[in-house]
Amino acid sequence: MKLSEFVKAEYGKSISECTNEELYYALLTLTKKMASGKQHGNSKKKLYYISAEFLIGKLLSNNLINLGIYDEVKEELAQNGKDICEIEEFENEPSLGNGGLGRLAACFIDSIATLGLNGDGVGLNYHFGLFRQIFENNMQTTVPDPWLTEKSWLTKMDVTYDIKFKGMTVKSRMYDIDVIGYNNTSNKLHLFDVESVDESIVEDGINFNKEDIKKNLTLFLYPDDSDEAGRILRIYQQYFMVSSAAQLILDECVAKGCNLHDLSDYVVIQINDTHPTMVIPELIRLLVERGLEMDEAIEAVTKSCAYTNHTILAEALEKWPIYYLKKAVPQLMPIIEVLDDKVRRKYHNQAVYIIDGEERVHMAHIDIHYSSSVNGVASLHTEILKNNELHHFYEIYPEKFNNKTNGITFRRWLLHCNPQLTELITSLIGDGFKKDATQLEKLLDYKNDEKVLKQILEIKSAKKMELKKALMEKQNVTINENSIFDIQIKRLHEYKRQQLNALYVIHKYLEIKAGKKPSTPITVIFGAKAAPAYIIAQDIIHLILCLQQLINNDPEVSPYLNVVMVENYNVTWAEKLIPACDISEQISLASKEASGTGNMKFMLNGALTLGTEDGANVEIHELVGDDNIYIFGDSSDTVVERYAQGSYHAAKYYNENAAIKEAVDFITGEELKAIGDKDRLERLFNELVSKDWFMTFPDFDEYVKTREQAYADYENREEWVQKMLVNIAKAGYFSSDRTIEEYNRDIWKLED
Ligand code: CBF
Repeated sequence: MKLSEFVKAEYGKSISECTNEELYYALLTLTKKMASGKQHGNSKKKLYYISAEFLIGKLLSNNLINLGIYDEVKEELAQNGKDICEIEEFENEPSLGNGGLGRLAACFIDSIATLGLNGDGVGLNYHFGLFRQIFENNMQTTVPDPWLTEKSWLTKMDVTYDIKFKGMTVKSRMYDIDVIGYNNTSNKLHLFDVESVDESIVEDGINFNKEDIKKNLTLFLYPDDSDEAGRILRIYQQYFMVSSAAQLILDECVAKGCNLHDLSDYVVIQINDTHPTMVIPELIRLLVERGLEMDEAIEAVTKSCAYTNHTILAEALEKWPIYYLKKAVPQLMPIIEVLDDKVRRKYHNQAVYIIDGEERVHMAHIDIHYSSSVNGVASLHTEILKNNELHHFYEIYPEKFNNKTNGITFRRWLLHCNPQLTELITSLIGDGFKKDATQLEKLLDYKNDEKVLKQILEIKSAKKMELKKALMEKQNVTINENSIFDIQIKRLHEYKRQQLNALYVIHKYLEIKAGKKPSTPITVIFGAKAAPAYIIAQDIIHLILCLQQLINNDPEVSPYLNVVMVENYNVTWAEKLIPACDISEQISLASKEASGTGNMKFMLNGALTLGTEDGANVEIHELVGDDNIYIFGDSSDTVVERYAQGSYHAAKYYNENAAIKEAVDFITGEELKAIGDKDRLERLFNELVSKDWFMTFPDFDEYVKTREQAYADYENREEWVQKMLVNIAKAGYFSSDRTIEEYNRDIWKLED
């Protein structure tokens, strides 16, 4: 049905008579109708991708693209004087994720549907996603980010389950979002919610009574877990999610004829990090309740589950005190004890026990012992898991360990966010790359084609202008479209080392002040949210915002250097920033970034990576070769060794390296103190000089040198654009369609 017919039937008006809001809701309803006609057939085996996060971003354009009607709708709107981008503004972004892990889950469900696989996502329907970030006095403040509207992508289902917590039972209800495959069938994202949630209990920013579980259970993504009540609330949330998922899974497979003993013929469950780990004991519990012997239940569940590890950071590998579990979900403890006991009898090595000497349950250990697959998310990461972090487990189960390098959906990260580049590529190599991204390599034939290279540069300039416009409209900030756009967008974490980038900015500022001006002006753009309880991360944001104020208001420096921190960085911002970028900052401390996926999105849009040999940067480097990437810094082996020996002393570098000392001293110097908060700046200074836990200083000199090299190379635009082209051409490997094909080939084994 055409949009004009639809709005006539719906509102009794023509397109041009409708408001943009009416058109948004008309398109939403139309899209949902079309998706319902494309449901996946009910093949025997089904994947359940369980994740506490699905950072899906706005859905309208992507759904229209995947349905194959985007151009037609855009055209029809334009003919009636309407702009699809303005209509999209009415969609709230569902920020149901924190960063890479949640965005990956969103890319994966897109690819699962695109490949026509029978697989649904299962998660939670948070009423407020990740907080909305507001800058005040050069500091981050946080407020709730509501996204639910009466009419939305969610469909309320008749599926409800009783979820039993200690002393109370709550009812979960399923809400579905259609996951439309690109020119294929559609699957579902099931988000569970509880009807008693009360949004009015939120007060004073994002605070609420953490103990009133019935009212707060699905209120926020990642409630502040800096106190015990917050941590226990996370257990309630996790159990609520997995118990709903487990009941759904069993109901669906029984309906298909499963006798529960043969569960793994019907079901594969991908456990996305440790947040859904409790699905293992919960499924075992339910199977025993339904008549299976404990050992049979354990075997059936182990065969059906697979676990993905996304990080080696100890803080993210959840270890829940038994006392918390007993308080919220006591029914799981006897099962967990049986699981632990089996491990203890078989392996006499404390490192692999589930329950440790401090009465804590190691969730990842449950996953590894009681799943059939354990995967890392980039080759280096998987090697580190095998050789270091999870070595004891690797020795026991070498056959379980495998690598699945992450990927991104090109529908969102090329077709949607960069239609101009998509059109150019299509005109050169046809549209086969939209289904088989490796065909992008055909672009290499154009490496010496001046016309094509010129067009690539023109597209980059156009995207820079679009970003300039957006920054002006949303933040009232002016940037120079002729400058180099050097961008770092990701969660704020010390291991990602935004502080290293900020130290470079100080270094550059001081150089310009001393008369050394860059040939081409530089705009350094940051986007990052810091967890409310992560104080140093907030201090780093404060430093960046102070630098922004200082530098952009200094007439001597601002013609050459600008700093912009995007407020409330989210998927919608990423879609504007990535296509406009020249240099993609991927500067984590080697070994710490499991993969990164922003790095892939940037290269696909023709940005060059400035990065360490970490995560998927290693694979990008291998693909594009030394000439088309800027790599610096210590290797992961050196870093791992340094941690092991405890041989790193930040103060030594600070005292012995004049450039480091100059940049670090600036943090507490007069200029910044006049603008910023003395305590925050001093705390950050002390943290760096006395600790620098993520080893910023050893990489500083090489970082500066390599960044200067990148800027120098940028001056030769003929060669630079060739590097851009190589990056775009080689990005095909990072399509999430490839990643999902590998998951299916090696782990899930679903029919097409
Ligand atoms: O695998 C997806 C991403 O997950 C993280 O964001 C995570 O939360 N553990 C990692 O930090 C990323 O490296 C990784 O790409």
